[in-house]
Amino acid sequence: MSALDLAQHPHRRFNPLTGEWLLVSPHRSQRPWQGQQEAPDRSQRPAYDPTCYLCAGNTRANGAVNPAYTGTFAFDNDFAALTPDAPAGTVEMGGLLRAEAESGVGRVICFSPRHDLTLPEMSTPDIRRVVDVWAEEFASLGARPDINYVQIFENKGAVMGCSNPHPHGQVWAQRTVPGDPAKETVQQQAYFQQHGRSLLADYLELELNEQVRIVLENEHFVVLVPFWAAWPFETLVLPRRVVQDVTQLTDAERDRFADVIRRLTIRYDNLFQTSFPYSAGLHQRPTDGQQHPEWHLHMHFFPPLLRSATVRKFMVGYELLANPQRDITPEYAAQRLRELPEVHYKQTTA
Ligand code: H2U
Ligand code: ZN
Repeated sequence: MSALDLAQHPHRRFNPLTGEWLLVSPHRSQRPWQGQQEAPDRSQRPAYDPTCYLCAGNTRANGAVNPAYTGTFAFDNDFAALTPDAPAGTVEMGGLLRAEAESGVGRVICFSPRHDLTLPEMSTPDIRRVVDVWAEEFASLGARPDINYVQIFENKGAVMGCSNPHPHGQVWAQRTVPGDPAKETVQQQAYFQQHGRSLLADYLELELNEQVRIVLENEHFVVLVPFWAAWPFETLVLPRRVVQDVTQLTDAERDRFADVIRRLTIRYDNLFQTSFPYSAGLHQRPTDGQQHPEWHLHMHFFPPLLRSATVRKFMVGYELLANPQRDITPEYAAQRLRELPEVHYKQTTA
């Protein structure tokens, strides 16, 4: 038997951020693929859609009217999953079944008044305004005594269940720290206690030395395909400086954050010449009043596409029953993303 080669042999990888494992089967990606070659998606939307509930000046489903906003616009979600005034209390049955009241706030953030744009089609200064809104939302929601965690995210594309192509994201802020951020807190705390350093700062240093999973970088941010990525083209966006939340980013860091978001999402669109769907979001310290020196702000991108604009990965079968699995390696995915141009394909002639 030869030595374990991560590019060829089946193996499992540890995710130090969640403490979970991933199965990697690189030998399977050598399977022949005769998928369809799809034409680039050059469809256009109007800059303003009178039927869109997020466009400026339009009336929303519940009758509220959007202001004539020119930059970003945040409002309370009219159909929020969480409400601040939910009755308190717990329900227990037989020492086995347990339910707890949960309260919180839902917000919607319009990234731009332009109905026809997405993040990769927006300018860096305009994306910077989105970063500023994230900071404002985190600061105001996180300061509330009834909010202990603020989840900021974007769900993009119909395949991700996004209901409206108008560029927007959401904020769900709540009383408890939910699943993944709670796992990441435990893992980062354990690492910090043992080493006195940020887990992700050490990880970033390792990746910068290796140079195999880095996709792009600038003065203040690095984008990489994490060693433990489960989705084919999953990426992690990391600030070089350890900060616990987005409000701590300096002016220059916020600009560079916008820069990497723009460059990454352009590469994503160029990969399959389509408006690339994903769920993406910030992971930040809980706002529970504790110090969280272990926390290192980061942004995850979880895109479902695998081989083309229509051939996606499903988390099914073994993955639903056991743990996530991938065929193409994170190293290969990073190389594919690195090779792509940073000019949006819609801005080049066919
Ligand atoms: P998506 O990001 O999944 O497309 O959701 C958009 C959100 O916008 C969704 O949570 C809210 C929905 O509740 N919404 C309003 O707040 N007002 C409306 O008039 C329609 C949709
Ligand atoms: Zn719109």
